[in-house]
Parts: sequence; structure tokens; C-alpha cells
Amino acid sequence: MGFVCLGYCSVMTEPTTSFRTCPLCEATCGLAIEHQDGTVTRIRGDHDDVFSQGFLCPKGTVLGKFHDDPDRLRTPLIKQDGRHVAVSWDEAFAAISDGIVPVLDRSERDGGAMYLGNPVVHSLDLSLYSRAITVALGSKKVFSASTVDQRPREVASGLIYGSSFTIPVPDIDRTTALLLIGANPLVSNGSLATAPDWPGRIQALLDRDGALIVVDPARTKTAAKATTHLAPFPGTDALFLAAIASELVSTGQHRPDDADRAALEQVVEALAEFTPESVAEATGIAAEQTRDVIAQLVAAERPCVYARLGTTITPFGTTASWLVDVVNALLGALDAPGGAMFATNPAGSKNTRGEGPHGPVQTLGRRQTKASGMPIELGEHPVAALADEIESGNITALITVAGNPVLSCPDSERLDGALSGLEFMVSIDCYLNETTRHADVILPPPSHLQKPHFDVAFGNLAVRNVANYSAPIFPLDDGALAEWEICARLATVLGGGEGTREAAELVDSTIADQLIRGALGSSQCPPELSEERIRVAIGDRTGPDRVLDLLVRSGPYGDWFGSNDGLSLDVLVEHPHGIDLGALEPRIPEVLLTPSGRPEFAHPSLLGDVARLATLLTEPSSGLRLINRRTLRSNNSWMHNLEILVKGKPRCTMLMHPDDAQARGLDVGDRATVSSSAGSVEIAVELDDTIRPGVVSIPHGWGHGVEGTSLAVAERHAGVNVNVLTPATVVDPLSGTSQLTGFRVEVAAATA
Ligand SMILES: Nc1nc2c(c(=O)[nH]1)N[C@H]1C(S)=C(S)[C@@H](COP(=O)(O)OP(=O)(O)OC[C@H]3O[C@@H](n4cnc5c(=O)[nH]c(N)nc54)[C@H](O)[C@@H]3O)O[C@H]1N2
Ligand SMILES: Nc1nc2c(c(=O)[nH]1)N[C@H]1C(S)=C(S)[C@@H](COP(=O)(O)OP(=O)(O)OC[C@H]3O[C@@H](n4cnc5c(=O)[nH]c(N)nc54)[C@H](O)[C@@H]3O)O[C@H]1N2
Ligand code: SF4
Ligand SMILES: [Mo]
Repeated sequence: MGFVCLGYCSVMTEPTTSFRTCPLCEATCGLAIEHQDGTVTRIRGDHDDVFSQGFLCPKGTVLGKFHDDPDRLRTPLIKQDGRHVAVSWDEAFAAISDGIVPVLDRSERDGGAMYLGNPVVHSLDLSLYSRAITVALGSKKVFSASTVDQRPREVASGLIYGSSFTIPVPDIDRTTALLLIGANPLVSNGSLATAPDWPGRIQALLDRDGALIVVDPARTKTAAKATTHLAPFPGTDALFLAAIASELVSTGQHRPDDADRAALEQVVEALAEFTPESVAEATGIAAEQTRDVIAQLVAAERPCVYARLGTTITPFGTTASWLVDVVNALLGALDAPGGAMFATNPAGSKNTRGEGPHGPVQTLGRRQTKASGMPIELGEHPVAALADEIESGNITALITVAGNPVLSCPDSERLDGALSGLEFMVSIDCYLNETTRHADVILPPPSHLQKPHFDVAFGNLAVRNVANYSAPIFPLDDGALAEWEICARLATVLGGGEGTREAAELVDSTIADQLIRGALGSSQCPPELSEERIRVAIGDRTGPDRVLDLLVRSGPYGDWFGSNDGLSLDVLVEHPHGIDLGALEPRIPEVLLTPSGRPEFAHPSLLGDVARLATLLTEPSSGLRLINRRTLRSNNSWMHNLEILVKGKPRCTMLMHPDDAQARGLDVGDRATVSSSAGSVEIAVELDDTIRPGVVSIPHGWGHGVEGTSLAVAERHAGVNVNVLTPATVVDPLSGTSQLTGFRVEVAAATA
């Protein structure tokens, strides 16, 4: 019988299952994605994934829906007469060249700025190529989501260990007592602690009769599992940790590494005024509760302290992060199995090059932002200063990459207004949303299923050493550009070029050349290796695959371009469920890049903040404070356009203790006006006795339905933007990180 085409049969393919790491959060779950003819039919957890073993959360199942979302941008847009219209890539790059280059040149490049959003670290292309844009922009004004997130932890690590990448992670699978502060991994799926299936790992801890001690003003899903839950006043964790540290030493219960004993005792001497009694009123944690926690940690065979976002988005974030490490070290839990350990990144990291001790002295406070004098640390401006810098004319052109600062950054109403005053703005983003509506040009990346994936960042943070590469499942759409190519073309335009494919390839080969030189210069490079041999080994790959191959092969598990049988991209491709490289192993001193060759616990910048911490002891705790909250079916600001995640009861509500509500004449479902020093919003009240009296919570990332956006589903589930309330004036002075939790608000019944 002849071949009869019914119109669609010519493209019918066999149903296929592809395995892929979920790129949405830090948990890095393995997904089994069933698809046919370019359409995802089903997503399950990959039971053979070496790390996640089948676990996934509701977000992991929606990558197909995101791929098909009609609002996801497929062609570049430029703003004409206040409206965004579709154009070709050539037209988009020409518009950027005409629009931004003169603006940059007028300020001798000083007026350009970048905002790098959270998904940058979840995208292989962006992790490897967004830097090309920064370099070409030629401005030092780089902002990112880090200063509304983990920057205090990184600053503390830079000072203590000599690298901001050297972040201790909880060895969750081996600990016997986990003190978990300001984190809700049963909802967030974990952060700065890459571990798929937190629920299972926490359950395993409980099953082996371990203790889970949760410190959180709310009895969250995680706290509900705890063997002990303490609900402190927000923002006071550094006091609690200081009291634990000093009590451990004053009662002689500390057991640090002898090499660190002197430094730790110097620290504890400075902390003498913080005792379980002296901090009790300020923290809301009774002295006997603190002593009980200490007793549990000391009695445990393998104790571990882990703190996350609830401790870093406070004015004492760096100090709290430091004290976490001090307490772990005093317990003998730092760098010990079952304690707080350091991962070994398969893609390599500053701390895997075997360079060892004797790095440079790390200092703070050398640079400040022009308009508001906020600290610039680790090469980044605090986002709290972005509106100031724009309004005072110091920033005239902005490039946002995978970020939605209008919803995620403090004093956002003002920031929203400031963005409309820019002379030129470019966004690389998948949606026309609250931020990108200000952009003169929007460059859309392909969907996540059309990109390669490898977690170059989370190799530093994983609770097991694992390497897992995912090839794209679907090809690029006709005429679409890979995200690395968008970055590279944009970089050449910013440099005065035309943004052609050839120019982008030049950027790509320059990056590869630098990595080849770096590999040859490494102390770990086998002496017989030559540039020519490396080039032969990497073959004709280009783009992110070539860069990743170079990183992995010259990384700590690498094959050094055929010199041994270690990892290469080819080996990763042969292992679609990932390669397990084993449990974490002790790495001190090899991991350190400090002048002394030991952790600098007594770093002057950290000791220097103790006096400020003492001022918290007398801060009045009256009134209401607003804390942050995450919900399982949400991911910061950008997954609200997927019906399956937003349907059902509204998630953007304010949780309030019934006593606090009653005192204000509020009942379930009532609308309340919430105001702070920065602004006010109106929101529905949910009564909830799981939240501490004196504290209310509102999730972030909402506030859709704004004019000029194109998010049909999100618009129907708009919610309010909590960051209208967040003051931009309060930052952690050591790291420039905004206070997004624990600031004062007034709540009253909304008037009609
Ligand atoms: N009040 C309050 N505010 C907070 C927080 C809080 O707890 N409370 N949390 C803070 C934290 S921890 C963070 S990390 C920030 C996050 O804030 P942002 O860094 O602004 O990140 P998102 O809100 O996730 O916005 C991501 C943007 O990237 C786009 N995008 C998604 N994937 C891709 C991609 O692969 N490529 C490109 N080019 N674009 C992509 C989306 O469309 C969206 O516009 O918010 C912070 N803000
Ligand atoms: N479902 C979902 N998952 C996510 C995200 C999301 O938006 N939704 N975002 C991702 C991102 S970008 C990040 S950074 C991670 C964050 O992941 P986590 O670090 O786990 O952060 P949160 O889930 O915000 O939990 C912080 C907890 O701290 C508590 N808290 C607030 N203030 C204080 C305080 O002063 N002291 C103490 N002790 N606790 C306090 C809050 O009540 C909350 O339970 O989650 C990631 N995963
Ligand atoms: S937990 Fe994170 S990585 Fe795992 S499926 Fe959910 S969003 Fe994806
Ligand atoms: Mo984050």
C-alpha cells in the first residue's frame, strides 16, 4: 500500500522518554519526560536518578505546560509608541545598537548596569555566558538577586574560608541532630543545600531517632515535623547563635579542632555578653529552651547547624551566617561527616584547584554606591540601591537577565517608577512581565526543554557529590536563538559590533581559549598535556557543551582530556541518570584559600560587628513584624502563568495569629490594609495559629495584572506585591543584603 499522508502523519514520531534534571529549583530532581511530536505528554520523577530516586514536586511536572504557554515569548519584542511589537532578531539587535550604545558612551560606560535574576544560576547557558554581557557592558554596576538572598552567607564564607563559594552544607543523610534555622525545605525544597527529596531525607533522620530542631516564627510544614520547634522574634537568630556559642564554651562543652581552638576562644570572648538569659527577652526564646537545644546538640553523635533565607534577609545576615559556622566548629561538626561539610564541584570551583592556603586577605567596606552609600561587596551593588542610582542619574541604561526586580526587590513601587525613567533597557526574559514591560527590547530564550542543562553552581552546594548532564529534548524553533548565542550576540552589540552569528562564535571561542589556558596553567594539569591535545580531545563541540566539557575535564573528577578515565561530557552523556561521586568528604585545609591556612573565625570584620549585634538586645519587640513565606506551587515571581499551579484557593494572603486579628477587629477572609515605612497594600487575611503572635506573613512574587504585561493566567490570580512594603533603606551593612523579613508593619481593617 502506498504512503497516505493525512496531513499530520509526516511528523508522527515514536513516543520517547527523555531523562533530564529539573532546572527550576536547587533540588535538581531527575525527571522522566515522555513526549511525542514536540509535545510533552507526561512528566514523572526519574526513579533511576542517582540523586533524587524518583522524587519530584508539583512544579517539576509543568515544564511541558511552560513550553506550550502561549504567553511565553518566542520572538524578540521592541517597544514602539509604548507598545511591544514582534520583530526579527536582526531588527532587535539593531535597535539595541542604536539605542544603548550612545547612552553608554555618553557616560563613558559608567551609566550602564545589569540585574541578574535567580534563574541565571539554574541555566547552563546563562551561568556560562551572562558574564560576556557584563564584560562588554564595561560598567561595574552589577546587581543581582544575591542581595535579596544569600549574599550574607557568601560574604561570611569569603572572610572565613577565603572564597564565597566555600559554603558548608548540612550532611543531612548522616546527621543525628539537625538544628535548622530560618528555612522551610519541605516547601522550598532546600537552598544552599542541594538535596532532592528533603521530605524523605528529613523522615530518614527521624526514623533513625535523630533530632530535628526548627527555629522559625511560623510552625511551617518543616517545623511541624520537628522534634523541637522554637518560634523566635524575627531577625534575632544571630543573638540566639551567639548565646549558644558562648554557653558551649563557658560550660566547657565545646570540642573544636585543636588548630582552631584559639581563634574560636577569641570569638567567644567577644560574645561574652550573649548568654541564654541575656538574649531571652529579645529573641523570645527562654533560657531553658536554649539550654535544651545545646544539650541535644552536645549529646548527639553527629550534630549539625544549618541556617538559610530567614536568617540572611535580615540586617544581621552575615553575622548570623558566621555564628552558624562558629557553633558548628565548637561542636566539632564543621567539616565532619554528619555535620556541615563542603561539596567538591565536578565542574570545578575556586576551591577545587588544589591551590590550598595562603590566599589574599579578604576585606570589606572598600566601595560604596554613589547615591546612597550602600556597601558593594563581592563585586556587586545591592539591589536596595538600584532605584536611588537610577533616580540620581548614575544609571541610565539597564540590562536585566532572567530577573523580575519589580516584584522581587525592596521598595518596588519606587523601583518600578525608576525603571520607566531609564534612557534604555534590554531584557533577556521569557515573559512580558512587570519588569520587562519597561524594556525597549526583550530577547526571549528558548524554553527550558530546548536547552542543555548542568548545574554548575549547585555542585558547590550539594549534600552528595553528583554530576548530571541533560541534552535538550526539543530542537530550537525555526529562527530561534540559543540562550548562549543571545548573550554572546548582545555582548558584541554592546562592544560596538553588529551582533552577528560570526561575532557570537568569536565570543564563544574566546571563552574556550581562556579555559584551555586556565587548564594548562593549573597545578593539577598533567605535564604531558598540550594545547593541541586538549583541542583534539574536545573535538568540534561549540557553545555551552564545549565550555562544560572543558570545565568538567579539568575539574576535580575530570579525565584531563584523556589522561585518565575520569569525567568528560561524553561520559556524562552516557549516564542520563547522573553519576554519583559519593558522600561528602572532609576538605579542610585543602578547601581553604585563607592566608593562615585555617578558617579565619576571628576575622576583624566579623568581630567588628558584635557591638552592633548587642544593640538588638534592647530593641523593643512590640508591634507587628512581617516575615516572608513560600508556597509549594510557586517559584518566586514567574510561574504564576501556569493554570495548574495557581488554580484553587488564592495563595497570596496574609497569615495572622487569631489574637492579633481579633485585636484589630479582623476575621477570616476580611481584607486588611498593611502599611510600612515604604508603602501599603490591601490583602485578604487568613487566620492561623501556626504563626507566632506579633508576626504576619505574606508571600513574595505576586502583584500581577499590571498594564503593559502579557500574562493572561497570572493576571486572573494577581495577588499583591509584598515588596511594595519592604523598605530599601535597611540593609545588612556587611553584605548590602536587604531586610525582607522582620520589618515593622501596621495592619488595620481595609476601609470598604
Ligand atoms: N519579600 C520577599 N522578596 C523576595 C524574597 C522573599 O522571600 N521575600 N525572596 C528573594 C529571593 S530568595 C530571590 S532568589 C529573588 C528572586 O527574584 P528574581 O531574581 O527577580 O527572580 P524571579 O522572580 O524568579 O524572576 C525570574 C525572571 O526570569 C525569567 N526566566 C525564568 N527562566 C528563565 C530563563 O531560563 N532564562 C531567562 N532569560 N529568563 C528566565 C522569568 O520570566 C522572570 O522574569 O526574590 C527575592 N525577593
Ligand atoms: N515552592 C517554592 N520553592 C522555592 C522558591 C519559591 O519561591 N517557591 N524559591 C526558591 C529560592 S529563590 C530560594 S532562595 C529558596 C529559599 O528556601 P528557604 O531558605 O527554605 O526559605 P523559605 O522557604 O523562604 O523559608 C524561610 C523560613 O524562614 C522563616 N523566617 C522568616 N524570618 C525569620 C527569622 O527572622 N528567623 C527565623 N529563624 N526564621 C525566619 C520563614 O517563616 C520561613 O519558614 O527557596 C527556593 N525554592
Ligand atoms: S523540587 Fe525543585 S527540582 Fe525538584 S521537581 Fe520540584 S522544582 Fe523541580
Ligand atoms: Mo533565592
